[in-house]
Amino acid sequence: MPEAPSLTADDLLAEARDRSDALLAQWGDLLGAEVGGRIGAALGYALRTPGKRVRAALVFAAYRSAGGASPAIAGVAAAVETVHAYSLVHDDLPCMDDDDLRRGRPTTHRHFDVPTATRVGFLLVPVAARVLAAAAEEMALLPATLGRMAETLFEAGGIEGMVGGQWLDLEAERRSLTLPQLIAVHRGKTGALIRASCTLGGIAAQAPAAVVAALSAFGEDIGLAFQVADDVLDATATSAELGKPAGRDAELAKSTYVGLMGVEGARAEAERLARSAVGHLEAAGVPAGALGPLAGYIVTRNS
Ligand code: GRG
Repeated sequence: MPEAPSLTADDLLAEARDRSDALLAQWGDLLGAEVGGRIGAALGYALRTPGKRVRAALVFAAYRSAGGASPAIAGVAAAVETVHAYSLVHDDLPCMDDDDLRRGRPTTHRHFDVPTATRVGFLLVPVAARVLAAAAEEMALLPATLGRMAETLFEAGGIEGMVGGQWLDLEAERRSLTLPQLIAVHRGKTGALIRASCTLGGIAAQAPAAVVAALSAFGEDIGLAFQVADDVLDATATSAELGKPAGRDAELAKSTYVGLMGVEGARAEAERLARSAVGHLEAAGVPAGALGPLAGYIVTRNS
């Protein structure tokens, strides 16, 4: 019998993008009607922020590697992308990265205004909780499972994760960090939500603790690899490829892997981390499925 063709990273990203974007647009419409006015419109705009949907794809892939089969996993992926969307709205604000464009589209504060974008960012956090709860209900998950999923997602988004990492990152502007300090920034700012995407897939599939732990370990390494690759892209890609100005790290005098290791050293480190990520799955006997190709994509992507 011929072997079933394996899913490529592009296939999975396209699936994750189609399914999570459709849900995010639905939530945008619902909130637009519920909240109304300028804030309602801005919520819809922020939820429709274009993106690669890597985190959504990781949720899908981890869920399937853990044996899950419900199409409602798309709601869990959309909840993660909602937290990501909030972080981008705030990250683009003048008091942080001060970006006018995101994926070629005006950032939320440029399309609306700074106070609106600031409020919308905060409002997206409880929206993410609603999106997650709706997905858990559709999947008929027990309240305790939803509780673990909420803890995973919001801990990753909080002071021990994304907010804490961003905070360290802001404090580090125009200072030289050591490698361990830089790892702490990257693991928090970017890695925590990526790791949570993988963990959530395992929890949603109600997988045994060892499988969830292996998926988390995969997510930990690939989350750091993602930001190392981001450092390389900021130094090497064009603004057109990135959909935002390239070279911002140098402009802000940020410590990066490229600064510490050079472009080739950083590329090699990202690839080492991707191999290590897949190694955690192999060691635990968890089928890598689409997680393998996604790990490769994360360290070789050009945007
Ligand atoms: C108040 C200190 C404080 C923090 C608020 C703003 C914020 C919380 C956190 C920022 C976190 C952040 C934006 C980290 C960068 C993560 C990153 C590499 C984003 C780009 O991800 P991609 O490439 O984006 O997946 P797309 O556009 O494809 O979705």
